Amino acid sequence: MVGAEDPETFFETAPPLRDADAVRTKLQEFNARNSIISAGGVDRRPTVCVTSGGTTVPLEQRCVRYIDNFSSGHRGAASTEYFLKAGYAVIFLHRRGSCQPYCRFLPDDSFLKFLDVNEESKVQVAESHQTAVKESIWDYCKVGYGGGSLLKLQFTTIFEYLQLLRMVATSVSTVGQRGMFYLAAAVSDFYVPWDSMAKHKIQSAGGPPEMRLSQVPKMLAVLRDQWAPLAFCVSFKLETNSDILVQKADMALNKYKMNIVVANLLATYKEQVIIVTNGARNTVRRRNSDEDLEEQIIKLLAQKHSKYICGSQMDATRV
Ligand code: 9Z3
Repeated sequence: MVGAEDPETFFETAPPLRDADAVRTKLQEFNARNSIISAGGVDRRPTVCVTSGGTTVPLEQRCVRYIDNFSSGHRGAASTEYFLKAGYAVIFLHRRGSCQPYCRFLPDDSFLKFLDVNEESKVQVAESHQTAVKESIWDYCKVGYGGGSLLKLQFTTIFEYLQLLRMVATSVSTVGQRGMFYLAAAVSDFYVPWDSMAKHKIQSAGGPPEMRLSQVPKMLAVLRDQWAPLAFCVSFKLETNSDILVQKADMALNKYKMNIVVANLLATYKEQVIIVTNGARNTVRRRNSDEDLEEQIIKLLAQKHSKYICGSQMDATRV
């Protein structure tokens, strides 16, 4: 593995986003839609950028093989629903094909299980799933789809993810200026730089390939220091060894000046997380199998975010 690259080199050498202009337009429209002009100036609804799913690291430019990161996107999708319910506008930056808000309960194998054909040969939702589907559609229309308060952006590779994150942070003032980043995506630590990557499919005839992975620049530091210094930043720390979890979360909190780090273990991440802030550690546990752990997490974060915004406004009036 070679040492950490600097962020500028990463972006200069990354393949440019194909649909950058279209994304920029969507972000501008979202920003305008969710900034309400009041008599006293611009009065913004709280906004959060939720990142979700794992980034890939391609091994070939015309990619056949890639390294992946563990994440179904369930946490990000569930959290998006609870943020919308709490009155937030949400940019849902997610891995293509990963779990989606309001569709978390669709069966993995076949959504046909949700459907029946009635006597008039019309397709309808099966009786057994009526309530779940009705509630999801209702919530989706009311707070998400219909209200214009949910913007979905997709990534697959680490190159796409970091370019999109930078665009959101630097061009959406409702997020960058005291909005929230909720960074639940599982982001690659190592990658193959584009210019040293094989162009075509690596051939097995040449024997086992040898490749050097480079370290992905520490973008949490760049997000905090350059892209969005005023944002309320929540990052996630995933470990497999419980002995080092809180210590690693503390390190991330201090090194990258995060407001909160949500620490979780691979073995128990669906059941409990530790919310690590400066000076406090709060374990949040799922109370029963009907409850989403994310409901409690978002409630807590929304409270802390709201205090953060109030504190910043007080500071501004004191100046
Ligand atoms: C997480 O720790 C998420 O909670 C999970 C959610 C990925 C475990 P699912 O999507 O899983 O519901 O299946 N996300 C952050 C993982 C990560 O890569 N964190 C980096 C680290 O731990 C910091 S960016 O070093």
